[in-house]
Amino acid sequence: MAFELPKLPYAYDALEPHIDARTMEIHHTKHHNGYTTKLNGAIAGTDMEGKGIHDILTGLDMSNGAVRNNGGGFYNHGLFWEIMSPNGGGTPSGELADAITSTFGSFDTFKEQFSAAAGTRFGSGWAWLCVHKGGKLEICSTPNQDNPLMPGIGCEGHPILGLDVWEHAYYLNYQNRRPDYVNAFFNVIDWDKVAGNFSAAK
Ligand code: MN3
Repeated sequence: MAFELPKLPYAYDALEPHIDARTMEIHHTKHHNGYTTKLNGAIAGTDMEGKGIHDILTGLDMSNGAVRNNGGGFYNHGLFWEIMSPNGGGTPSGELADAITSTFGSFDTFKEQFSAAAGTRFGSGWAWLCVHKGGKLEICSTPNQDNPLMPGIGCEGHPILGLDVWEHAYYLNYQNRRPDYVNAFFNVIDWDKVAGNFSAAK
């Protein structure tokens, strides 16, 4: 069974004005679709065919550039769409809020550190909030389509929140103003979804 481009859980214009409809549509139908198609091509006829994406990424031979880039791209964007919502924003509650406070001191400090990870990633990549077994949180960033599930990345947690900082994710609306895009992202984060990811992974 080949991987399929997941449907967005909302309309392309649902995240406006924070993320514009044109960017969302191109990002989903061109970029994410491209990673999906190329991932299927890269695993066809190998022992990765038929495995889940989580297993493929955690067991990845990092010298396999086609699966590293396209498997990462497939997984990363799937997570990204899911943790955003037109009803997002605000701050988390419950266990996740407690974990953020105990790890970072406060939500504001978390936001500062996450934004710094996103802002200082040189070139293309992602910023992540990951949870380690036991519930400890960690912020990290990765280049290109790498992610923390891959071996030897240096942030061996499970990603529960990810932000795409490739220019294709924001350039139409924000041009070179990545910090404005990162700030806008906080208005669409679906903290209930992130909390669900936290509970499932910790
Ligand atoms: Mn992207």
